[in-house]
Amino acid sequence: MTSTDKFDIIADNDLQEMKTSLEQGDLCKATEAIRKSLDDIDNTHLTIAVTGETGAGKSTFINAIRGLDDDDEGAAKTGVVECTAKPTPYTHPNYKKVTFWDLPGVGTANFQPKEYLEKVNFRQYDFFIIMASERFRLNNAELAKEIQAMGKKFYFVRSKIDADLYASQKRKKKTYNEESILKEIRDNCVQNLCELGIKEPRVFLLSCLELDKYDFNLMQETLEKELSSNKRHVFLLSLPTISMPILMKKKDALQSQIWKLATLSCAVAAVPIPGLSVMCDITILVTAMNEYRKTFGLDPDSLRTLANKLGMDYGELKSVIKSPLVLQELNKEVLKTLLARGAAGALMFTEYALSTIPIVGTFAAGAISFGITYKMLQNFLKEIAEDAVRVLRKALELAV
Ligand SMILES: Nc1nc2c(ncn2[C@@H]2O[C@H](COP(=O)(O)OP(=O)(O)O)[C@@H](O)[C@H]2O)c(=O)[nH]1
Ligand SMILES: [Mg+2]
Repeated sequence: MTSTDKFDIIADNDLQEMKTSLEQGDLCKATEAIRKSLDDIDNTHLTIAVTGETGAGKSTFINAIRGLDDDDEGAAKTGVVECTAKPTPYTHPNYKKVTFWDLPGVGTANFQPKEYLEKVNFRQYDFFIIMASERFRLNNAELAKEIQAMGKKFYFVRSKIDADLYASQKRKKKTYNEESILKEIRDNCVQNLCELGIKEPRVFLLSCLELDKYDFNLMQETLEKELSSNKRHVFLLSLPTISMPILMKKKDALQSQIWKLATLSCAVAAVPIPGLSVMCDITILVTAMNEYRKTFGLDPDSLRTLANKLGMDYGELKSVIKSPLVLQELNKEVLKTLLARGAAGALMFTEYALSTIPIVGTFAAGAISFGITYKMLQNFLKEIAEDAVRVLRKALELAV
């Protein structure tokens, strides 16, 4: 099967999920469960604490991971003389339920981890990131132990890797080898932390100036594995689209929800009020499509921020995007016109959908709505992901 074919059928696992949800009762019960699972994701908060010594790069990291430059609106203040006296929350520009907390620096002579953690209200965080730009000192290790004792997770980040590599490049022109320097730094951090009493420390090497490089993907994969499924979903969607693996994971995460939205739309259509079905159907589509744009950073605000970061004209960056739908304002009117125009394709798909999906009781009336919603979202996701790849390529090309 080619990748294009994949978009003309209902994926096997989607079909399976839907059948299972319908087998458990009638459509009404199934949609109740689906709506609850979507609401649960909507209500999921992800709260991440970033701690470490002053100057380690905490505030810079909080900006970078939210896709912001230090001088963008809503960015945390950074710089050698800036320090955070009390925990400060920074919400994600597109995902308001994702918050990074910039914690006061650790590292004064008589640092008391327990008091520090009580003061910063440690219970509210899903996990801690402990940053250091040089050696991890005793205070970092003591803090980690106390975090563990309090039943929370932590990860170490060794920041400013770009600066280490730059210095080596200057000083060891003949023998410079990036891989071996990275290994040396990583081994050294791990050994250092082990000596300070941390068992199997997890250390990630990062540069906030080039977040896509070094251990960022590894860190993202590790966090992803250790988060509960709803938090994982939210975390993934909120990441800046800075690498192909992240882009593809976002696409898969969105794809995995399409059958739910389609089933919801068919339940709405099953309500015997003429006209209503179309309106509600469209609301589901508009909401989902606008969310896709934000997830890939292709909404006007995110695009403007990116153009600014790349030193590119906004219009020029927009011209990289090929799908007119991605750039157009998406509202109910636009969607209605689109559905009317694209009905032929969607209807053909619907015939196929009708022959494939289980038709039980009231589901029959809504099956057309299911087919149209499924097809529209899948097509849009395919197009927007292709555009996101184009924009990412452009960004990577300009970054070198
Ligand atoms: N070269 C380099 N500089 C960084 C990096 N992260 C932060 N910085 C710089 O280090 C300084 C302190 O960063 P800041 O985020 O304010 O540290 P904080 O006190 O931990 O919040 C600033 O001048 C940043 O620009 C990095 O990954 N690479
Ligand atoms: Mg700071």
